Amino acid sequence: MKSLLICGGVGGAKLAYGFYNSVHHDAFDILVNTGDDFIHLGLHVSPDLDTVIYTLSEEVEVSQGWGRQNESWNMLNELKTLEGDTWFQLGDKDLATHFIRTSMLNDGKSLTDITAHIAGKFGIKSNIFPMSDNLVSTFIKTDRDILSFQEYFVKHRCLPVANDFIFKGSSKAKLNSKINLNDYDNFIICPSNPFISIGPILSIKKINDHLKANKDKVFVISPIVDGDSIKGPTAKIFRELGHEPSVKSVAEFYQDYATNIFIDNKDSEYLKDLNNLGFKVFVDRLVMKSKKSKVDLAKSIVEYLSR
Ligand code: FO1
Repeated sequence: MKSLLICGGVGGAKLAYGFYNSVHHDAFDILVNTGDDFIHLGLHVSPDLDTVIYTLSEEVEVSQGWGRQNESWNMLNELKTLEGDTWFQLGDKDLATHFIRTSMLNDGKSLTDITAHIAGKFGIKSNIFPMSDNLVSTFIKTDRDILSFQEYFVKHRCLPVANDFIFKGSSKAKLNSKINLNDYDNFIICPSNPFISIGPILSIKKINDHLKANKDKVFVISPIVDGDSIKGPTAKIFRELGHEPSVKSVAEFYQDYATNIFIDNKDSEYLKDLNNLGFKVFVDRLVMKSKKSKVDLAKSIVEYLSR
């Protein structure tokens, strides 16, 4: 049995870590959002790919969920002195990743090959695939302005009210050519933000069509627990778009793509609503704070998949 994890940043990386530490590394591949990639200070930064790589290799700064642990900030401090742009924090160790990615891209290598190179150097055995080798850039239409993803997420700390999302380049983007969707027995939509982390992946036609045509093989892990986001602005965005932040809204979002959903124990009151929406529901503990909780969740997902 082989699974494809469809993954954003921090939440998705935690579940991928659970899988990596409970099943064989060949039993799953990870398809990662690159809609929040951007060029910063001349460097190509791929935050979600790096978050997955750092998390799986236990190099991530656990308290924030992104970046390297035991990081130093010499470059950023010097940049501040020179009055450079310091709103996006690039640590010294993390910088090396962006340098190698940028220089390999300039040498004509694909993001897929570069990601495999970097993941290999971090000792990771599972496949980590960027969703596409073509550039897809997420923009958020807000009450103030149209903001690029990192402007919205980091510079404005998700404060502007979100109205809509644009995935620039997605109509022409090809799904990663290393992915053969027919190879997978099931698809796990990780507990990442549906709008800005999973949305960019679903904006690529080939995977969008495949999930819709294979809904019974698609398992959503809710990013909302007890009316709130596990992390980040998911609940806030649901509210801004006029929906209650609940597992029911998550199910409605994915209704065309999936017939299976994992919800937290705290949300079992929604069981009937979800059944009425056509979902088979699995109730478990979805909050992944410790290594054990990540592994436990992955194990129980695998157990359900093998039934
Ligand atoms: N997130 C922040 O909230 N502030 C930052 O300064 C920041 C820097 C950063 C640098 C490298 C990297 O890989 C991720 C970084 N992130 C930062 C996280 C990133 O913005 C988000 O995790 C994702 O883009 C959303 O999944």
